[in-house]
Amino acid sequence: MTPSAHIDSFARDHLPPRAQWPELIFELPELAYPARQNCAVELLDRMVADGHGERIALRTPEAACTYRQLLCRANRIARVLREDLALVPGNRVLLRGPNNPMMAACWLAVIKAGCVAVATMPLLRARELAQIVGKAEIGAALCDVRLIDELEAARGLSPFLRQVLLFNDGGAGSLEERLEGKADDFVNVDTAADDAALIAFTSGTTGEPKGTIHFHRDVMAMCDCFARAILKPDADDIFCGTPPLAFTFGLGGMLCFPLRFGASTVLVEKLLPESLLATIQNSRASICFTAPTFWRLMAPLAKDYDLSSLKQCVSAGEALPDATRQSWKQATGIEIIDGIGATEMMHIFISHTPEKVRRGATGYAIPGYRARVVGADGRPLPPGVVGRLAIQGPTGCRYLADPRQKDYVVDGWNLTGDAYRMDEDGYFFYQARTDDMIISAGYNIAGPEVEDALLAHPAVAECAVIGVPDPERGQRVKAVVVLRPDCTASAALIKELQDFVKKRIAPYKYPRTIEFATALPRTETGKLQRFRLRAIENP
Ligand code: 3UK
Repeated sequence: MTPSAHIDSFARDHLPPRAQWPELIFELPELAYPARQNCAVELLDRMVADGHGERIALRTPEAACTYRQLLCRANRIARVLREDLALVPGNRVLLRGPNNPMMAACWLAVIKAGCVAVATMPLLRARELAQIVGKAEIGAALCDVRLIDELEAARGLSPFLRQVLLFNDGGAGSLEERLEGKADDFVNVDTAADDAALIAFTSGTTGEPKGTIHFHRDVMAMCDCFARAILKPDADDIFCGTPPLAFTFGLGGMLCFPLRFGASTVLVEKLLPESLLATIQNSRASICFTAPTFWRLMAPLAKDYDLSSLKQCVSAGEALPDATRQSWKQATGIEIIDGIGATEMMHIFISHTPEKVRRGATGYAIPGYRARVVGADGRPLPPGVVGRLAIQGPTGCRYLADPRQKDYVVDGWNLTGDAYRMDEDGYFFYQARTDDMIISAGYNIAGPEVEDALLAHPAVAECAVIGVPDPERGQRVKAVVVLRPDCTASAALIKELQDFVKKRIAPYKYPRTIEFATALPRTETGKLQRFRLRAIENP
């Protein structure tokens, strides 16, 4: 590895042993990064130096901030970190806030100062925050004043966190007050391209949170792979969407991609389907990132908004049902770009351009990445056979001191935990999370395929399909269905839905049990928590 700029060597010291890393590939010319690189400097100082200073970088519904203004603010914050908090390169800094300009400026400042950003999801509770603080040995935090309560409580549970500064707060001692007295220049820390820039904690569904270490060059690689090859943005693009900056899906889509291409991003703190549509309309956004449920809920509302500025729509986080793809296309004429990404991989690695869409497929391995489907023995399976998805690319999984590294990386390949099938042309078809595959009477059934079939029925707003214990079949297919507001549950509707599924997919896959619910359990990143539905079944 390149000599580190970190004085506090915690991140490097806690990388997995080299033999447990995935194989990394840097075949694309745009990935030939120099040995020394600071990604925040590339995204901000360089853009100003290249003449983007007077262009808008960040927007909110009320205000706008140029690249130069953002640079000055990040420089001042970096000075506070170094001069007031006495932080040294390599120290971890916890960031906590909704998507807003201060949160973005803080992220850039932490990295310019050579520190390691640990952004946390706004909805995390004290216990979860304390686990992260303890695991990453975080001594300082920058926190939006409105989210301080849980962090304050976490402080009581963890001895590491010594300094907390509040932002978006005019009060005495706040970050804003400290910025007043600071010069707006800063000597950036000349980090190694393979120094840690961030530790992203997974939105994992079970067990202790896992921290994934990403380098400065990994941040550049997500911009230069998915964004450059699939979105091909230019400086006039306006990005918007829902994923939090603490989720690498949002870190890319809502901050790093726009900055990498001199474009701008609209940061909005809390979005619902209606307000996301209004944001696209009012800020004339051209690229929108969100999860499949949002696309599905927005489709019937789209006609009431002027979406003429919108060019590209990105869906990730969970599988995009074909019914959702089609209803958004009918409403707007736009082909959604699906992409599978993972916190471990930093961002998206299988996706497609709108022209190369293939119905039912997530896409193909994007430039820079390799993908294959492997069997239990790790050997590649032929096209058409369902197995485990394995990925290699310029980014990959490096858990912070975690024995689960050897589950995710096997023989140099990243195993994402997803069951996939590949066709002859190299398109990848999502089946289910490996742990969510249903085995019923000897058949392998992928819940999402059954969900897809149900979602095509006009009465179904949302649904989840799980396997539940069954004395005869081992597992039985069960669907939990949320109906559209104008529909009522009945035994006749259950029968109708079952017959509907039997006509669309192989009849043995139909849900033998259907229950109705008013909502489905989801994570903050929009993922359905099937394990919580299964837990109701086996209390
Ligand atoms: C699932 C998908 C089918 C899949 C993420 C884009 O979701 C992200 O990261 P997470 O660590 O979860 C990873 C897992 O989520 N998944 C994500 N996208 C899709 N399944 N189709 C998709 N399009 O199980 C994957 O293993 O929370 C997504 C960019 C950055 C990310 N971190």
